[in-house]
Amino acid sequence: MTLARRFVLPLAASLAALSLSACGQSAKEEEKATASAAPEAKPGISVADGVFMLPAVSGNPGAAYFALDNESNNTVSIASIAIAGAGKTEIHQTMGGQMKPVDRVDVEAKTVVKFERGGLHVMAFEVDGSLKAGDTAEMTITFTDGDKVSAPLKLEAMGAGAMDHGSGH
Ligand SMILES: [Cu+2]
Repeated sequence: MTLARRFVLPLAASLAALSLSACGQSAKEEEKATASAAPEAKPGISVADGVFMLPAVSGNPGAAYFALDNESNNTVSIASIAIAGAGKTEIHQTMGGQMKPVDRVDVEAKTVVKFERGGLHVMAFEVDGSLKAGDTAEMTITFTDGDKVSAPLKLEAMGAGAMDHGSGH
């Protein structure tokens, strides 16, 4: 399996854009004219292994992981990710033990990008207390072109490792 990851760091990107294209003001036209089409899955895009680790303590953030497979012939760019039951989400990248927000995740043609522990992840805030381990919550990924894809996340208790089947909170 080819596993390519390319992260766009928004600050660096916009600084580069500023310095490179002083005259390129209209380069960022949005495609509102074609506010189009059905919220159907993008062709060739699939999501697997969705998991949402619920916060152990109410009020803390949770984290979601999944793998996005782009079998299409084009790069797709994730702009945002929403999770039913989470008031707010951010895409984070863990680097050197610290998490940094990521504005956009590019997934090149014929590659898989994994959101996983210690790497890219979705940080979920304001998690609804009614979400329970064992259930599922719907995740909706929005791409920069406005297309969306939804997939279920399996809800798991944070720290649900081999050792904590005695402590039921
Ligand atoms: Cu995070």
